[in-house]
Parts: sequence; structure tokens; C-alpha cells
Amino acid sequence: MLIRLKKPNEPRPSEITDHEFYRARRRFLQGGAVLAGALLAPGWLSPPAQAGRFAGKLEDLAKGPFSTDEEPTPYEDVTSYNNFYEFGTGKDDPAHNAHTLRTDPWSVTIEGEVKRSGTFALEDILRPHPFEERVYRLRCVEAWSMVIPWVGFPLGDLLKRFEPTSRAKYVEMTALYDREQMPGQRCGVLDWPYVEGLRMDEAMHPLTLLAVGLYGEALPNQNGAPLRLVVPWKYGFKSIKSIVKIRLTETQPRNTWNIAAPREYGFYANVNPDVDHPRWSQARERRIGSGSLFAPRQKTLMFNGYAEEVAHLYLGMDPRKHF
Ligand SMILES: Nc1nc2c(c(=O)[nH]1)N[C@H]1C(S)=C(S)[C@@H](COP(=O)(O)O)O[C@H]1N2
Ligand SMILES: [Mo]
Repeated sequence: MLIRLKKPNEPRPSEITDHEFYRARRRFLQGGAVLAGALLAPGWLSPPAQAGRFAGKLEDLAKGPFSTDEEPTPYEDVTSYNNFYEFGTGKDDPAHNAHTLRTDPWSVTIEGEVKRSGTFALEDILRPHPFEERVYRLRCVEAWSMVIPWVGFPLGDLLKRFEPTSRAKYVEMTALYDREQMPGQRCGVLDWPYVEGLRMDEAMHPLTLLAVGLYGEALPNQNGAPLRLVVPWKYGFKSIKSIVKIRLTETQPRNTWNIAAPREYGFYANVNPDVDHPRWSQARERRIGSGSLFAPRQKTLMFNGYAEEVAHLYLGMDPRKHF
């Protein structure tokens, strides 16, 4: 079944606003630590995670393929423990700070090796694509992981619409650059804007998702509203948030974490328990929301558990060289 976004410019009924506000607030109030935060900072009581036209509930989602039946990480953890350096380097910074991101209006430029390049309103980018729910594991390079019910559609479906040329070998994606909206960009911790890239076959793989929501709702800002990538067999940093540009290229694009520390972060970044990060083991991971910091860690799986789907993409490549 298709799910419908509200039409652009259609005013949002106040009942929905109130309902969403209530739900968002109730969720936030459910956590004691958060309650203290809310009392100290009244800003937290305004919905922290609204996404303009796409705000609110995304209904009647078909369950997409590749979904894991593992227990999803609680919504509170998914939306309060984030990496999004545009809003600070602490895990709780994005949830505190990302309310300054304006996701409406939003446009996306598609350019490079495509026959139909241009800059398009987000709703025009999304309109032809039915959304589905896909419950994916996502593992951060920092050895923690979550299970998230994403809402989105395959990136490959979108790329096909813009007709890649025969020279298109890679896809480069760029996040928003705006120092007013993204205060973390005033500090040079990373080379802004955040960029990421995939090989064309990785980008076209049916597992690779463009996400617009999670837990049946539009993406909270801290999770990369209004449009982000989800590549579940790669370390989390490949899953770029708040995308404004998609460029198809003939040569391998650079990616932000590789620029920052080329010895530590490669282009491929495939989850691999046998290839350690230079400063820590990648053999195990901590599942966020599954108890205390000291809860036993679980084994990390090759390709984060998606080997059956993607291992063939890397046959003949040395994972120690192409990390
Ligand atoms: N634009 C942008 N995208 C980003 C990041 C970032 O700092 N900026 N961090 C990445 C990292 S390291 C991870 S682990 C995931 C986290 O996604 P989540 O907060 O939705 O779990 O986002 C990725 N996408
Ligand atoms: Mo990460």
C-alpha cells in the first residue's frame, strides 16, 4: 500500500499538530533524565523533531524486504543518541541543537553523469516513490549499534529516474552547509559540508535506502531530516544526513571521515569484525538501549549481518586494503 504525504502548502490541521505535540512531548517526558532536561530548558517542550510538510505520521506503510525481526531500539534512544557533527560532537548534542534546522522548504540538486539534472523541490523528488518500512541494523564505527524501523525507498529507484549515463561509476552525496542553521559548522572539527560516496553498484543495491522517516513518523531533525541515506552493511558514517545534493561521477568521490583521518576511515567502510579500527577492535558492539553501559557486548557480524545480500559486491577485494 502506498502512503501519502500531505500535499505541499496544505495547511496542517491543528488537531494533528496538537496530537503530534502531545505524543512527542509524552515520549520525551517518559525518560527521567530528559524530564530534568525539559525542566531546565523549556525549548525542549516544543516538538524537537518536526519536519515541515512531512511532519507527523506516515500511515499504512508496507513492510519492505530485508527487515530484521530483532527488537527495535527504543524511539527515545534512536532520537537522543546521535552522531550529527553539524550540531555538536556529543551524542546528545543533536537532540538538543537540531531544532535550528529548517527542513521546509528543502530542495535537492541532482547533477553530474545523469541525463536529467536539476534542482528539485523535495516533494517532487519524493512524489513518485511509495514509502515502505524497513527495520535495519545500523552499526557505528564507534562499536555501538541500533535497530531502527526506517521509512523510505531504495536510492536506486530514484537514481534510475534521472537516467545515469554510462560514465556514472559513483554517487557523491552532500549534506546542507549553513552555519546559521548548523552551529557545529562554525567549528572546524570536520571539513564542511559533510560528503559521502558510494560505488554505483552499492548505490543501486536494493538494500540501500533513502530514508524520510523512522518509527512511522517523519525524520526527527537529529536523525537527518528531511532526507538521509541508510546503508546498513557499512559503518554509520556512510549514512549521510540532511542531503541537498546527489552527484553522479566517473571517479571515486572523497568522503568526510576519510578526509579527516585517512588511516582510520576508508571509502568502503564495510562492517567487518575481522578488520579492527587502528585504535579499537571491531569484533563486538554495544546495542544501544539494551541495558547499562556494562551490559555484555554482542558479536559484530560480517557486513553487519547483510553478507548474503552484499558480499558478492566485494569479491576479489582485500578488505584490509579497501577498508
Ligand atoms: N550530515 C551528517 N551525516 C551523518 C553524520 C554527521 O555527522 N553529519 N554522522 C554519521 C554517523 S558517524 C552515524 S553513526 C550516523 C548516525 O545516524 P543516527 O543518528 O540516525 O543513528 O549518521 C551519520 N551521518
Ligand atoms: Mo558513526
